[in-house]
Amino acid sequence: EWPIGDETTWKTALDANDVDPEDAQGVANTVVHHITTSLARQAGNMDTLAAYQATALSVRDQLIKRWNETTTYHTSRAPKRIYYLSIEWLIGRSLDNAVLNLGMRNTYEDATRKLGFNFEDLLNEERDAALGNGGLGRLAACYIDSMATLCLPGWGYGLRYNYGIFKQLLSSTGEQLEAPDPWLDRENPWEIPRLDVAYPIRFYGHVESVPNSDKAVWQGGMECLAVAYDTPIPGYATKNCANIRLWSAKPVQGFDLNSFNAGNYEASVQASSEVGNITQVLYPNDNMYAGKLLRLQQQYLWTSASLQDILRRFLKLDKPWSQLSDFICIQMNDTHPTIAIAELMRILVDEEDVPYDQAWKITTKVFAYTNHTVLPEALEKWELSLFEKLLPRHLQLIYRINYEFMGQVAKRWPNDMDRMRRMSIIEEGTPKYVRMAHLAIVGSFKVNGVAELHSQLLQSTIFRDFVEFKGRDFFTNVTNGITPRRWVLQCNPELAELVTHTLGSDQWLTNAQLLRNLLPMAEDVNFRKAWDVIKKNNKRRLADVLEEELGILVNVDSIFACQIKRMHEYKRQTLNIFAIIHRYMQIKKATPEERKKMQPWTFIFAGKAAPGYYIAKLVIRLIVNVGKVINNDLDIGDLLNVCFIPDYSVSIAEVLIPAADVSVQISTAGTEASGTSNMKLAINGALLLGTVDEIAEDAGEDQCFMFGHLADQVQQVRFNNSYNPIPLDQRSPELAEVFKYIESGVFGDAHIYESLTKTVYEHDYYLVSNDFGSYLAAQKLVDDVWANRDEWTKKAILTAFAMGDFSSDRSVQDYADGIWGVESERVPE
Ligand code: GL9
Repeated sequence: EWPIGDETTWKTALDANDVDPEDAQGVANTVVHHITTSLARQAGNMDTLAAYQATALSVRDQLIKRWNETTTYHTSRAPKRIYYLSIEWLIGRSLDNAVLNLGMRNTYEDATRKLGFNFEDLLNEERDAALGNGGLGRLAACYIDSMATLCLPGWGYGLRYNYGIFKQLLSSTGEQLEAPDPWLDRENPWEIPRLDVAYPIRFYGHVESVPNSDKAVWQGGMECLAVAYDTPIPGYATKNCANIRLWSAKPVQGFDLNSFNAGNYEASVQASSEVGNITQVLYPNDNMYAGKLLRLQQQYLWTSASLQDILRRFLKLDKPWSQLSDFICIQMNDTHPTIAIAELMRILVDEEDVPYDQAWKITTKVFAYTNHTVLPEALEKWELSLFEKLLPRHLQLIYRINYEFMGQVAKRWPNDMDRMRRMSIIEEGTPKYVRMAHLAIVGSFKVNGVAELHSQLLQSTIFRDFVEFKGRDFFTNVTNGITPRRWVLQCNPELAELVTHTLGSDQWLTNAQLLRNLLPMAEDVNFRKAWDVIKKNNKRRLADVLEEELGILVNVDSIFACQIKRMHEYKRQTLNIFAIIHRYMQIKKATPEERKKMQPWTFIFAGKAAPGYYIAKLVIRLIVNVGKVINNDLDIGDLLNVCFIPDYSVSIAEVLIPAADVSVQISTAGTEASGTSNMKLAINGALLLGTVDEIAEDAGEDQCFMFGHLADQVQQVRFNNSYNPIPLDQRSPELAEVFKYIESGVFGDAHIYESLTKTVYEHDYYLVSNDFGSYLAAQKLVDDVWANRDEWTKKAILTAFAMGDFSSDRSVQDYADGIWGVESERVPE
């Protein structure tokens, strides 16, 4: 029965907004509608930015329609839902991805052409949504694309930072400079403000216990609001549309004024500016926690608002709390949202009158935790005094959680004080800390790592005690993946077309395992020719960018070797740049005859360093200055080029990845939890040059160039480097020579790089010197295969089409089956 008004009027109006996905005129109508209404512009007063905006608004209308249908359908079906909590969402651009997923790419291209615009130009007007640092944030973006495509009932939750990851500039001396990224200065057509969806959030204040109960009353302090902004995410070849709900902090005036500096106008204005700060800026750290109060405020605002939103939806079902885990699952992307465990306990115990023990039973069936790193400096721990000041009630609950947990440990292992000290959620010492990973494990029903090797290492190193306590089944692996929609179809349309044409269908876009059927094409001459043409086109496109943006002319027949990722010592951009210097020295020494036998290389770097990470920034400086010398040395011809592309982003990755011949993945064995650029590069046909990695197993070791110490050897070598050090010229004579060259001042004053070379001369924690010779040898093998281009192309094809397992559809399906217990709910056509 129609709920309000005249049904015919409503339905006619709703139908009037429908657009035939093939009808270019119909689409043009909607674009022009937005030009003249939303933008208040006219045909005679247009530019590409306005055309982009109107086109984006027209696409947004399509998304909202699907979003509404999905919400209505899922509400009527009331399935179990999955909520993916991620403090970072590295989305990049949305227009191209949206029209591709909607199956309307051609129609929009036609429509905008008819209106006098080139669709490619419009795409380039869009700013990246860069609400993430790197792999972890991009993973969330790939996963929400897969959740939508698999029609899973699920939403993502995050924060709407006013400033995304900083813009990276390079000074004239090659130093990284950081500028703000005010991405919301231009209107963001991809978000829908929901000013009516807002939840109160409290900070600081005091706690009064309620006698004879588990309950307490938390009051006073500072209150603010978390306001929702929705970003609809369309699935591929489905009407289903997922959602990322991002929270923005807003001061609240009026209610609870008494509890905070009543009557003190100045102080209350200051409080509102403290609130405004909370969602100002994304923390720019990679694999490193900063321990700042503001970051904990971000984490609490985001998780509390998300939980309130999730529980409101659950309460509408009118089910008892005991059934909470039948209807919701919350996946925690790293420990950043772990405070949600204590927050759910607070809501159940203090606000919903659920007894403590029952609340704990409910809570521990809801959460699952994904770990993304074994690096100890990345594990979050909050100084207890800071935590207590901001979230006093949560600390009380954590004490109780820990008390009961320690009781269980003591029961299993009586008098094992050392074990209790190791496992406690509270780290003793001065100062004391709250260990978020321990809380995450204790409060979850499942914990996973992100690659086979990583998950094993987790269990044998940092979480070993917990494996003994919880049992093996509690820990599992879900290997990361990437969406083939953005990372093949969108960024490499020619390859996508070749695949679709050869397979006779585009089913591979939702079933990437079908790519395996193309493995035999490695033996097909014509297929290889087509493949080579596409790779060359992609390399030309990149070469044009390098010339335009950096003024560097590169040889498109050279080996394009890409190392594109955050700058970090463990990722060893050092190893790569030192090897480049070594190669340069070899070329300089070589006779013309010898030079003729050498293979030409173009090394491409891109990546940001955390603003406070001195050594990582120094590596950038070295790369840029080495590039200046080598790229300007006419004597070496086009045997070698080195490019550092500033301000790496998702949209730059989309140009780089299809053009790569070699994927440089050379982190110290066992330190990179998974990596995901490796998957994007491989599926676009780049050969892996790297340390141990499970991708090698899938691509086949024959296709890869592997080198260096293995993960289980690293500890011993590290120990020797520190405690039985051998001089560098014995550890690696080649590297010692490279260092002498740097010290001779070829790349600028020798003193500049002293603190960098010192890390290798001394402890060499990341085994740069120990793996150097082996890395050079692996590059030599690359040279040999490149000399036989047919063999190269075969390997590239065999690599790309073995990557089906690394689709994020497979990862998300693994989560859905193995952890979440949610099922596909496809909106009927
Ligand atoms: C990371 C790991 O370092 C990567 O190896 C992994 O692929 C991704 C996704 O699981 O997670 N953990 C982490 O803190 N970052 C990762 O990339 N850092 C950033 O996202 C900046």
